[in-house]
Amino acid sequence: MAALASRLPDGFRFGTSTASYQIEGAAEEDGKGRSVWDTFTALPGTVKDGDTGAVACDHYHRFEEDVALLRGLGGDAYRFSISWPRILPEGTGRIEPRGLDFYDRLVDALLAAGVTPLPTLFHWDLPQALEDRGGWLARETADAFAGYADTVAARLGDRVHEWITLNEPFIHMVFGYALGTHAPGRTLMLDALPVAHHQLLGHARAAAALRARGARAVLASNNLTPVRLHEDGRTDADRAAAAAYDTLHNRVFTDPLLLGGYPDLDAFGVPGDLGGAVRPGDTEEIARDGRLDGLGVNYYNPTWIRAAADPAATGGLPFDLAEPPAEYARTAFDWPVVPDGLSELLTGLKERYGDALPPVTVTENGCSQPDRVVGGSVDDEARVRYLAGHLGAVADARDAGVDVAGYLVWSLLDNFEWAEGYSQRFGLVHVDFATRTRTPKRSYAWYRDLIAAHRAGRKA
Ligand code: PNW
Repeated sequence: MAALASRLPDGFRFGTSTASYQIEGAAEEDGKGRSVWDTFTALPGTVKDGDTGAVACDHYHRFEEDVALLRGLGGDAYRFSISWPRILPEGTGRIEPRGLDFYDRLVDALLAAGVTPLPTLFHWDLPQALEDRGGWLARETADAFAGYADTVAARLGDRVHEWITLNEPFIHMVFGYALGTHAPGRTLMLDALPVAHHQLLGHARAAAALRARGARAVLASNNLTPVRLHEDGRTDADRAAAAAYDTLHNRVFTDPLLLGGYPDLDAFGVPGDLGGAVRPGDTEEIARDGRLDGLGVNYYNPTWIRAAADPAATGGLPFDLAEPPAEYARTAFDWPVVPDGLSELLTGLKERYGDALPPVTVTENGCSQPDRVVGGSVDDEARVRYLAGHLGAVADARDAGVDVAGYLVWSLLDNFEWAEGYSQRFGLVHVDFATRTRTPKRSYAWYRDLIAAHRAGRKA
C-alpha cells in the first residue's frame, strides 16, 4: 500500500463520487420539482424490481452522517451532483430557495470537514418541465442549463471554485434518448444525435456563466472506453467498426472541447451536422467558451467490437458490441475487470490530444459486488483488488507522461443504480435499504489507509 501511495505525487487528489438522484431521496420535499427520473421510475417495467429513488440513501436528511464518513476517509475532494429541479422546479424561472439552502449546508459541512466540494451540475435528473418542452432535443435546454448554472454559482461560487458541468453526455444520449433504458426513455436511435450537440452547447454556455461568476476551473466528465478488437475480429471491416465505435463513444463529446470541432462522422453514415442541430458559430462557441481546465474521465471497462453482422439491425451503424474475452474476472454487473484498460485509455488520450489535453481527473472508477454485512462488517476484498489495480494503472499512465491530477471512486455509498435499482452495490460504504444504516466496508478502510499513507509520504 505504501508502495502504491508513493507512486502518486504530492498534490494528487483522492476522493469519491455520488449523484443526486442516486442518493438523495426526498423526491417531493422542500419544493423540489419533478425530474425525468421521478417520471421514468414510476412507469412499470423500467427499473429492476420497481425500485425508485424516492428515498434512496436518504442523503437529503442524513448528509451530516455522510460528510462524517468523508471526513473519516480523509480524501481531498468529494464529487456530488446538484439536482436541477430542486433549484428550479420548472427548469427555468422560479428559484426554490430551500433547494439552494440544502447545497449551501452541504458545501459548508464539506469545507468544515476539510473536503473540497466538486459539484456536477447535470447528472441526468433533468426537470420534467424541460423534458415536456423537448428535453435535450431542444436547443433551448442549453440556455436553460446556463441559467441554472448561473443561479447555483451565484449562491455557492464564494466557496466552490471548481465545477463539472455534464456527467457522461454520451451515456445519457444513448441510454436516455436512443435506446430508452434510462430516463427519459426515448427510443430514437440515430435521431437522438441533437442531444449530443445541445448538451455540448449547454456545457459551453454554462461554462461561460460559471467563469463570469469567478469559477477557477470548469470540467466535464466523459465516460470513455478503450476500444479493442474482438478475438476473431481481424478483418478490415472489424477494424473500421472499431474506429467508428471509438469515434462515437470517445470523440464526439471530447474533440469539440479540445480540438475545436466534431470528428468525421459522415464516413460511417452518421450525419456530421448531428441531425441538423449544428448552426454556424456553434463549434467555435463550444471550443471557446467550453474550453476545459480539466477533463473528467469515468472509466469502467474496455469495449470489444466487431463488424456488424446485420447493419440494418444496428440502425445503419457498422459495429456490434462483442463479448469480452473469457479470461477476465467480472463484477456483479458482469463488467470485465481490466485495470490496464485505464492506462491504455489515459496514454491514448495523450497520444490523440497532445498538448491540447488538460490535466485529467478520473472522476469515476469502481465496481459493483454482491456485498453483505456479516457480523457487522463487509469483506469486499474484490473491490480492494479492483481499486488497487486501477490506481496502479493511473500511476503507470503518469509514469508514461500523462498528467493525471486525481482519482475519485464511484461511489461513496451503495445507491440507486439507475435501471438496476438497488441490486448493484458500488459503495465503499454499505447501505441497508430497509433501515438506511451505513456500514463502511473493508474497501473504505483500505482507501482511508492509502490516503493516509500518501499524506504521510508527503510530509516525510
Ligand atoms: C456511470 N455503460 O454510468 C454513471 O455516471 C453513474 O451514475 C453510475 O452509477 C456508474 O457509472 C455505474 O454504472 C454508466 O453501460 C452507466 O457503459 C452505464 C455504462 C457506463 C457508465
